[in-house]
Parts: sequence; C-alpha cells; structure tokens
Amino acid sequence: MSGLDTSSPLPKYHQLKEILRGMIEREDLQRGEIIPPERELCEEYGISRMTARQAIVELVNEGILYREQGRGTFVAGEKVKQEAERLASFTEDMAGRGHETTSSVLDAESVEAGPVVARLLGIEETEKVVRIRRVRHADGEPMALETSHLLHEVAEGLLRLDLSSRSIYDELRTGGLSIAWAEQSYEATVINELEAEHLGISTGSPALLIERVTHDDRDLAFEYVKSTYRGDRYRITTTLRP
Ligand code: 16G
Repeated sequence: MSGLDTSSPLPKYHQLKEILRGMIEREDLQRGEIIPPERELCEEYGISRMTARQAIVELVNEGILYREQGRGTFVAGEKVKQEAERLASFTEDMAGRGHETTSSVLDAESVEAGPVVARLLGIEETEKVVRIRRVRHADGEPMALETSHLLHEVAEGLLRLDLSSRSIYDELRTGGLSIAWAEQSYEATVINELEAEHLGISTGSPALLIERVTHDDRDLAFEYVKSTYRGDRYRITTTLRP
C-alpha cells in the first residue's frame, strides 16, 4: 500500500477512498473479501478514525463496499442488472444472469385491499386481495423485500403453495393467466429497520423502491407490487433509441 500525499490539496478521506478503490480494481482486495478494520487503516495511513470512517461510508453509499452488521465491511460483487424494458419475473430475471432464486416468505394471507391497493387494482376498498411478502434471494444472498397484492380470484390458489422455491408468475401462468404488460416506477429510498433486518444491511443504506402494476392480456390489473431492492447490489439499465 502506498501512503497518503500530505502535500495534496485533496482531503485525506478522499485519498483513502481512491487508495481502496485502486486496491479493488487491481484485485488486491477481491469481491466478497473483508477490508482491513478502521483501526488498521488509521495506523497504516496515519489518519483519524473519523477520516477512515468517512471514506468507508462513501464507498458503501456508492455500492463499492457493503457492511454486514457485526461482521465488518466487504468488497461488493458486481451489481445485478435488470433491463427495464422486459417484463420479467424475479425468477426469470435472475435465471437469465445465472443466479438461482429462493425466497423467504414472511407472510401470505388474504387481507382487505384498503384505499391504495383498491385504486391501483380498480376494486372496492373492502374487497379481499392476496398479500404476499417475500425476501428474494439470488444464490442465497438477500436482494429485495417484495410485497405483492394480487386479485383474490386470480391468486387465491397461491395461498396453498410453498412459495419459497416457486415463481408467482409461473404459477399464475400455469393457472391460465396471460401476463401482458406492466407499469413500473423507480424511486430512491433508504432501508428501514425491518428491511435492514431481512436484507442484512444497515438501516439507512441506499435502496431502490420499485412499484409495479401488472395487467393481463385483457388489460385487467391483477397485481400491485412494492419492492425495496438493495442499492448496493442492483442496477437498472435501459436501451434508448432515437
Ligand atoms: C419481480 C417483479 C414483481 C413480480 C415478481 C414475480 C420487479 C421490480 N418486480 O420481482 O412485480 O411480482 O417479479 O416474481 O421486477 P416470481 O415470479 O419470481 O415470484
């Protein structure tokens, strides 16, 4: 490791960031590897704890490092890319990238739609919908927390299935539903406590809030899904043409 340049006008935390970034690019620090503890970085570069922390926090926010509570800070793997113009299920999306999907089902039950879901699905507020909350994993790593609301008549059968290793879209298609198009929005958000617990990252980490309303081939809205994707592991790409 080379030291900091004390004559440089660049702040020390910034220099440390660039040193760590360089080590990752040269693969002196490999993906998934733990980085040296703050204490060690302070000794090595003659910097304060606050300076080391600032460099690490910024690299975490950029998705280059990630923190695991109680374990340390690690070099992040390459982000999973989702092409925004394809209507795919999580399972299909991950399979296309060579990852295997599993889910932890937090709950799956019939609940009253309520005002928001009712408006989006075009039903009465008091009507029942199937609500399924799942943590979606790619190769065992938690990626997103997903809450799906589905029309009762379409999705009632899902409540009898073990959804930890099944795709909802596959099951609905098997039941005769023709999934046609969706409207999807993206927003920046931060991880709340519940999400932090399930996604294994710290509260306040950056995330993508993705909402989708999906329609069948008769333009019937059958699902409304709200998902929080880890900002450090996920990236959306689109192809733009004139
Ligand atoms: C994706 C969809 C979600 C859909 C789910 C079905 C996004 C942002 N959301 O996660 O709306 O309900 O796939 O997944 O892509 P499954 O068929 O694997 O259960």
